[in-house]
Amino acid sequence: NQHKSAVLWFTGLSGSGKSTLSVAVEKELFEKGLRTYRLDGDNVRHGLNNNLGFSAEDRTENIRRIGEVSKLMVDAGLVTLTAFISPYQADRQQVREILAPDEFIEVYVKCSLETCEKRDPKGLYAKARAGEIKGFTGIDDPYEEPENPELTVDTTSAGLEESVKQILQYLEKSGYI
Ligand code: GGZ
Repeated sequence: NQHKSAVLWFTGLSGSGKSTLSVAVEKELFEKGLRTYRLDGDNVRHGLNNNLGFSAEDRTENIRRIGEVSKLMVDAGLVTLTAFISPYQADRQQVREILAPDEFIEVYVKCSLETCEKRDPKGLYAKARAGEIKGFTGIDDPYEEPENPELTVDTTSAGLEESVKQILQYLEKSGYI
């Protein structure tokens, strides 16, 4: 199975569907025989980055480390999928720059704040609105939209299957798989 290794960098608000999408895309890639690895809050913020919080400085450091780990994984030949809010354009740009041009695929998981807030799977938006969480992305902390993402999937309107298909089509068209 010949494939180009790269990072699929999912970015978007909390509740936009980054994790769900990355799991579903990874499953498809795995079934095609590709070697993959997925990085998300569960395996990174609880381990490697357990000394980081959600200040601007800590988010930047979170993304920097994830970028460096992704680079190692790409060097090891893996299709790496990352699911972090990564709210700052400059931080995402820095990750893009440590990778080769065809190794960084920015996937903007676009979803209105209204929809994310309605989903609120962990009740975090409600807590942020109540002032129990300070500096929550989209409420009282910024999210800088990607300016030139390789892909935008709009999860307000598209279903999971449709979004997965869109990503796989991009990977095929661009010669990754
Ligand atoms: C945003 C927060 C915050 C604040 C805790 N702001 O829905 P979730 O729970 O699972 O996704 C969010 C996750 C964000 O972590 P990331 O590592 O992706 O963030 S970043 O890229 O900005 O470094 C949310 C939870 O952590 N969470 N506090 N204040 N999300």
